[in-house]
Amino acid sequence: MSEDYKKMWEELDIDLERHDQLLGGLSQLYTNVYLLQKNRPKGMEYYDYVISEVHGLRIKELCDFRKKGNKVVAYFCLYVPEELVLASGAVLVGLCGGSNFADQDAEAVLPRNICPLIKASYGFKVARVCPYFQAADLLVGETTCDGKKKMFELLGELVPLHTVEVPQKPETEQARKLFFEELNTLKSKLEELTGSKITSEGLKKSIETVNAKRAILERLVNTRKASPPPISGKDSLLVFQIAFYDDPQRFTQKTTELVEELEERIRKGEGVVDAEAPRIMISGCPMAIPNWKLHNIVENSGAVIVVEESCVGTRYISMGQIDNSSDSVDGLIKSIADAYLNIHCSCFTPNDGRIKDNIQLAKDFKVDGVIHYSLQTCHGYNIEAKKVESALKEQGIPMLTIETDYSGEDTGQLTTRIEAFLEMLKK
Ligand code: BJ8
Repeated sequence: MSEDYKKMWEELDIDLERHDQLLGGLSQLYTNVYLLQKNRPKGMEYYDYVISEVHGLRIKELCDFRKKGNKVVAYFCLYVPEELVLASGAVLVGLCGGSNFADQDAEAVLPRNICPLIKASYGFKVARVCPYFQAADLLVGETTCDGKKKMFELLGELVPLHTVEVPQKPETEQARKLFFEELNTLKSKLEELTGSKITSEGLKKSIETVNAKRAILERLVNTRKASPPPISGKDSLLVFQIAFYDDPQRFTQKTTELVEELEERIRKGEGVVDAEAPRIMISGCPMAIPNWKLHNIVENSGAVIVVEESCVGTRYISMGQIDNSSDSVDGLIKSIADAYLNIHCSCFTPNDGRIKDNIQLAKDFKVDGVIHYSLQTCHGYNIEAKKVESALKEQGIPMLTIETDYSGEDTGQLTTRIEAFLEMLKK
C-alpha cells in the first residue's frame, strides 16, 4: 500500500499495526479462495481489483467525497434503503463484519456466545481496523434480531447512530404504516445530516439508480440457472458482497460487462464446472467479506453453488423494481417501504414468505440439495431451519443443516459432513 494510504488511514485514526495484520491475512485468504479457481470469467478481474483496494481506493474516494462537505452513511442490514440515502446526497456503505479478527476486542464488552457477525460489527469499531467505520458520519442500525439491537445501543455510545424500527409482522396494515413512518423519520435524519432536502426528483433518480443495480444482479442470478453454470458460487457471492459498498453506478456498469460475458458463455455451453457437478443452494444467514468459508468448502468438494437464499443473494434483490411513478415524496417513500417489507428475514413472524422462496428457488435453479447455513447463536435462522427442511422434504429436496462461526476450527468436520451429503446426493 502506498504512503498516501498510510496517511489517509492515520487521519482516520486507524490502528496501523493491527490493520497491517488484517490486510495481510485477507490477501493470503483471497489468493487461496479466489485466485486459484480455474476457468474464471474475465469480468471477475474488476472484483479482484476492488478487493485488492478494499481499504485503499474506495476509502480514498469516500474521504475525497467527505472533504467536499458530503456525508458517508454506514449500515448493517438490507432494511435500510439505499434510495433514501442517495437522495439525500450521501453515500451508503455496508459494515457487517465477516471475520473473527477483532473478537477479543468485542468480548471485552459483549458476551462470548453471541452471533459472530454481531461480534465482528462491534469489534471492528473498537479495534479501529475498519476504515469504512472510521469514515462514516452516521451509522444506521435497525431493530431486527435482539443481539444486533442491543449491540447498537453500545455502538451508539461510540459513534453517531440512528436506529430504524423494522416491524416484525409485516403482513399487517399497522406494520406498513409503521415502516413508512420510520423511513420518514430516517429521511429527516438524513436531511439534518447532509443539510439538503430530499425531493421527489432526487428520490425518483435514486430509485432508478438502485433499480438498475438490482436489475443487473437479477440477471446475474439468472445466469446460474444454466447447466453448467457460467460462474462459481464463490464469485457470485463476491459480487453481491461488493454491491454493499461500491459506487452503485460503476458497480452496475461493471456487473453488466460481467453478465454479458456470462450470457455469452451460456450460448457457447461453457461452464465453470462439469454439468454433472451437484447443484447446491445455500439458504440462511448473510456472509460478509471475508466470510467465504462455506462456499469454499462446498466448491472444493466438487459441487457448485447455484443460488443463495440470503442477504448476499436473492434477498438483496427481493424488493424488485421499485415504482417511482409517484410525484410526491410521501408516495415514493411509501413505494420504498412496501417493497422493502418483501425482504423475508427470519426476524419476521410468521415468515412463510421465506419458506415459499426456498421451495421456488430450489425448483427454478434445479438444485440437487440445500445447505442451510446459520451463524452460531443466530436463533432466528437456526429455529427456522426446521420449517425450511420440512417444506423442502415434502418436495423431495434434501437439506443439510450447518451452524458455524468465523473460525477455521470446524473446517475439517464441515468438510466431512458436506462430502457425505454430496455423496448421498450423487446416489
Ligand atoms: S435482513 S438477515 S441483514 S437482519 S446472523 S446479526 S440475524 S443473530 S444479519 Fe440480517 Fe438484515 Fe435479516 Fe438480512 Fe442477528 Fe442472525 Fe447474527 Fe444476523
